[in-house]
Amino acid sequence: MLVVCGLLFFTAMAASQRPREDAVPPHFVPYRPLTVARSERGQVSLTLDVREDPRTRVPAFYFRGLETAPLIRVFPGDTIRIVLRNDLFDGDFMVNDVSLHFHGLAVSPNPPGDDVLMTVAHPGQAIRYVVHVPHSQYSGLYWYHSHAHGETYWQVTSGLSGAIIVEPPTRHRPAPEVMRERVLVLRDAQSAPSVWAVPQESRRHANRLLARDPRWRYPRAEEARRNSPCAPTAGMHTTVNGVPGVTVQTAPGERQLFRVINASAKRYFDLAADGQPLTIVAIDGAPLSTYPGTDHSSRAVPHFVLPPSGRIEFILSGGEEPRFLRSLCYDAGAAGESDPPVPLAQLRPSPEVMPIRQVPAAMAVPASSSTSEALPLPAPARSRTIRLTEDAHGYYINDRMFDMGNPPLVVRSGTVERWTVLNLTDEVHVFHIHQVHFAAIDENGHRIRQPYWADTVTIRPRTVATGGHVTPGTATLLVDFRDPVIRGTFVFHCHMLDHEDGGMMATIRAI
Ligand SMILES: [Cu+2]
Repeated sequence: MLVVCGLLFFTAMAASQRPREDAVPPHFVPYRPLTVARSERGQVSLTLDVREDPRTRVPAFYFRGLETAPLIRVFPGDTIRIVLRNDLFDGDFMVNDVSLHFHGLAVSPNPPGDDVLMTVAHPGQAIRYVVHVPHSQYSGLYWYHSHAHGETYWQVTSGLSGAIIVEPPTRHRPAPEVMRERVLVLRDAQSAPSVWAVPQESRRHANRLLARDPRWRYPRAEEARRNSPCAPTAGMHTTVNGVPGVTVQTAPGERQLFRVINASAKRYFDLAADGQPLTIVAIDGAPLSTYPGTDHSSRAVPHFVLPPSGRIEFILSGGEEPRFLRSLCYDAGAAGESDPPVPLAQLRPSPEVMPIRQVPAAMAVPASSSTSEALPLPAPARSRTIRLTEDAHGYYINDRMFDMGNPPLVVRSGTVERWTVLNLTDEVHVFHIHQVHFAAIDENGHRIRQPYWADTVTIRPRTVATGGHVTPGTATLLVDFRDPVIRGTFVFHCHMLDHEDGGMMATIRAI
């Protein structure tokens, strides 16, 4: 992903990879803006209820009485206050606990903030989150999702997640380009009935089986997988804002800002648009221009691999003819799951679309909001190696399955560290660290020419030569612990969430 982004510009490649079978999606529905919870006078307060959807029997967020996960819109410096009420079934010990993680926000890991280690709502309980978004937060796209270890895969693939947008500061220079905004929340959802529609009382047991026993992992067609990474996955389908796909109206030639979250528990999307590049302006919330030494605010690429939990913001233009935004097939490795091609949105030209200046939902393209980003990064204070492995019993970081009793890595607040993450397995993993951003500077031995801030990165599978020599997949990261607010104990983990539930998570303490 990183090398591709840095090196390739738009070619005929996207068009040549375009699958043919999805020319006319019959079930697309018109794009509707998400329900919004907006900050006023410096704060946004809301209550999220977690209940079982009576139709699908899976956990869902309810907001103001409706089954929906609101888009939370705040400004840098605002406070997010959430009451999370767990109204799920109270069965076995710890079954159906829920919690929230504020993914990508540079906020405190201590209660009542973005703590996923101690803060959890048991069935029948309500808990309170107070999250202070710093003035230095990059203006861009983030998200919140349930993070109850052992339940995370089940709950996120059920849809317990929502978008957060940090608005550009009101005093914004240079003047941003104004365009229509389209927020797309992509999810891998379970088709009902599926093996996931297990009775609630046995769900945690099912999660354990899933994590520990290969036979119970994510449902897939084993035989089909061996022949093609593009085969459909049994029991799963993709949704866009909760529906199979959306149509987006454009004026001919109009530029629109697409803000896309991969809210899947473990599905990849390799995003591409018909007949045009993706003009990227921000990744994982951070405008491209925020990385020191970056001399551009946008970059055109033919496609972009968006890992689970990643976000990307890019500009597309409406054409004379309908055009698709789609995901290409992604190869997650010999032991990985299928990520088949799927159309996500159709851009439809319409003469009735209002000129942009009359549209109240028009949105400024995020751009750098601070001058401190121009300063070069300090030299890394220390280097670490992080090894990702798995076997029939579970998933490991540096040979340890997650346990609250494991000693944390200890880092010094105020420093930057150099981490080399090794993938010694035959499938991709998605490295994610809470509270801070990092920049990948090298992938599989190739220097990344145009680094950018991110909070997720794909670590490609190992390769095994014919003589048996194993070369791990690698990414080298500069992890930024300079923010003095980030003190306390938090986690890093694989964002393939059954891997996280199965043990691929570890704690870190910033002092
Ligand atoms: Cu993983």
